[in-house]
Amino acid sequence: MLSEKMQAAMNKQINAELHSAYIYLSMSAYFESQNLPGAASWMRVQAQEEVVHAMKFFDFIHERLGRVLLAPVDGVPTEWASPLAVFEDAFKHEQKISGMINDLVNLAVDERDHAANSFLMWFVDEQVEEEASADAVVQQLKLVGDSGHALYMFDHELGARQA
Ligand code: OFO
Repeated sequence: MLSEKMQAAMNKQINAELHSAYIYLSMSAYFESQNLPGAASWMRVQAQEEVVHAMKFFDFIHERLGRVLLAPVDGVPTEWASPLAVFEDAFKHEQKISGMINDLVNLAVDERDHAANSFLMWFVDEQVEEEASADAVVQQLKLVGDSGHALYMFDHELGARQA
């Protein structure tokens, strides 16, 4: 069974994952408005992944005989200065989420909750990938620079991302 403290922390993480989904969906909508369907699709896939992350916590809390308590999801930005600014924000956001996952691992270790610790290892690995994939797009967008043609081509590449 989960401790009260771990249950509260995991409920907070469900909220953070759903907030992440909301952020990425807003980024997707922004790219739609900029006529960049590939980037819009990339962000839509990302939003779907965040819902999967939230549901992993949702299921784990129930498996450990805990109680899921959903809280309101915070608002999100709707405008960015450029495609690069969007992906820079996504990278920063993933760094923040990695910090939250690390805090959960620390709590699991403090509480000697080995089941929670084992469950959280999937997220530790996932965050390495999440940060790397956002950073890869940031670096590629820096290479694209102000070239409309290069951005058009790169957007096509981003659209190839599968869930
Ligand atoms: Fe983007 O990894 Fe969950 O939040």
